[in-house]
Amino acid sequence: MKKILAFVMAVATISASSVASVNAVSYNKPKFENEFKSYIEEIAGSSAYCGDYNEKYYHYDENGNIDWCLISASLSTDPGICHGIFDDIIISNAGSTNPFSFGLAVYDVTNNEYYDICYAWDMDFADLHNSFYNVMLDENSSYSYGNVVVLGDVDGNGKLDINDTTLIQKTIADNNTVIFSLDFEHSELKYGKPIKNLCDYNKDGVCSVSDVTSLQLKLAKG
Ligand SMILES: [Ca+2]
Ligand SMILES: [Ca+2]
Repeated sequence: MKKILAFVMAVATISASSVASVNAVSYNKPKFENEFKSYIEEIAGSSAYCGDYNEKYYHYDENGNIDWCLISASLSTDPGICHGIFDDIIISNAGSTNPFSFGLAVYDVTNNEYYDICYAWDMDFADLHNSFYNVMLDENSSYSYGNVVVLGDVDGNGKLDINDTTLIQKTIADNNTVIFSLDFEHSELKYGKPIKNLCDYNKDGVCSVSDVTSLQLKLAKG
């Protein structure tokens, strides 16, 4: 009986160490941060310093290793304003951050490359759009390079729900869509399709019942 128990414990120990080693390889922030320091030195000189480097999201491949990582960092912020519309996420009144737009980038761990979020957005990073939405709306994930709002969130509670569709319907019926007007210049749009109104959920330039339908579909999908 003792022998059997010893064997079981040995197997359990091996399993535990295997899991630990996978995690150790997968999650290695100091390594990523060192790579980022090297990258910054390469593009901005050895005295350059990014004090607010942060890793906001890790994407894992099928083997449990991180293949890309959403990072935020700003070497400097120039005065000015820019805006971006990333699917349902609107970043507004952002300064002109360097080296990445909106202080955001994807670190391609597999190839050790950095991509500005505006470029990475149209690249083939699995689940980037969905995870970006969740990260930018996560109250525990701080973001200080601009204001973040959700397209369609006309009641301004930070999430999309049935109250938004009801309010859009009511506003359209009252012919009073101006109250959701977005107050930024489209010439300052850094990324995305120009929109003028928070209720223009399908981004066709006008507020109509089609936006209500689009938002209802989104809510139904969860
Ligand atoms: Ca809402
Ligand atoms: Ca519309």
